[in-house]
Amino acid sequence: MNATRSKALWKRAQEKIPGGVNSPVRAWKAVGKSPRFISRGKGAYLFDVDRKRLLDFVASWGPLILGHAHPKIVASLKRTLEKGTTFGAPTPGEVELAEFVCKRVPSIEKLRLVSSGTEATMSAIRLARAFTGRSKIIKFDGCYHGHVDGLLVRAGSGPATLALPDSPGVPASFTAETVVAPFNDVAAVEAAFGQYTSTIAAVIVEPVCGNMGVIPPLTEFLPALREATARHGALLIFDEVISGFRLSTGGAQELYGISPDITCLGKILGGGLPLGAFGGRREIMDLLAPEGPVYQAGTLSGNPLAVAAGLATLRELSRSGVYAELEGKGKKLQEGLEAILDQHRLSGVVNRVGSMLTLFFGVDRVQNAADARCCDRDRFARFFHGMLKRGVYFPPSPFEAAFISLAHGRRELEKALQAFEVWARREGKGTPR
Ligand code: HOZ
Repeated sequence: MNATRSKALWKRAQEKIPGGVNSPVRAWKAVGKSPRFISRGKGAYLFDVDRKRLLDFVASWGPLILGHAHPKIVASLKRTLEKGTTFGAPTPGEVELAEFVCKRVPSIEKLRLVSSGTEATMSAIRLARAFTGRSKIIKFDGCYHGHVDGLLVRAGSGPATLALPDSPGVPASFTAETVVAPFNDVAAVEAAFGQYTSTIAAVIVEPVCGNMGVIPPLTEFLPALREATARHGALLIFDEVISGFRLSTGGAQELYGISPDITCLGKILGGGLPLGAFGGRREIMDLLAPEGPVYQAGTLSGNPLAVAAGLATLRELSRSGVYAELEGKGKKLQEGLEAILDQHRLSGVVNRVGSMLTLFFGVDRVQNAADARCCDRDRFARFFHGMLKRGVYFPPSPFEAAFISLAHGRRELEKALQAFEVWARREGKGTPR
């Protein structure tokens, strides 16, 4: 496929932007070659600067559950834009969005809007430490909670993709407060509580992991976290930046019936614009300034455009049958991928929850980061380029989730499966893909 304009832009980008990108996983380091530059998106498709149409399963890494340039989002943004872009003062939309989220996610009695998922997790941790008067945090190997200093420890997503799970520039004293356990390992969590007993402020977890590829929680995992945190006087923080509004209106916590103390949101919440939030029980949230002493602020927090896009998205997601539709699409894609793997005797496993999935090659079970790291990365890179060659754009890393949107219809899913079948047939025979 001709990518002349993308290649020229890539050359220029690397001169002036570190690594050529404004967020590392976009650089395609895990799959090689140079990234496509995108000029526009519509529905389930992206159009690159070389006018190639790509069936998109990245969905801007999760936010675009309605697809690109959804008419209701565009209309809402146009109406809002006419009135101004930011005021640095409260707006009616913020109240409406806060009420909307609290109604949909009952564990959230109050919430604060921020501009990114990173800000949400960073602030949630500060709040948990203030509330408990303790300092340590338990996080899980392979979970990624944004680039917060103390959480860049055995992190998934970009750090896993680039094999940089910890980052220079983060003093050891900052990460000394972080205790890491394997995802889905209840005994390890109990051991951590046993070792650090009354110094643990919170356990932070992606209830469905999306940042080391998709890894669902084992049946006992989330209930055990809820029980152990309550027993030890620590808070349970759900990072639902990916899973919030993706798996159900009430997120993973609704799906699995677990009520965390604090929830972090982002991605879908902003309908494709920069917006995050953290919220939880009233007594915890009321510690925040100006009500309480825990400081947190932001010039563009609750930005009117982001709030308008978020509200329009959440209203669309309130239509009945939306999540059943997404589940049906996810199931169809998963079963199709699995059947083709089987047909061509390619080893691998498809992990999926609802409309988020990951295809791990060369392994037959992925329940934690150690399992994920065993996947066949070379085959993944060939898969990525094989699909791209046929006009299908999957995440350029084995440690990210692919997302299906409401704009993906039967035709799109069949197109993806056809592309996969052609690639798998050749890969199975060891011929050029
Ligand atoms: N945190 C995102 C992946 N889970 C990456 C965002 C981006 O590179 O755009």
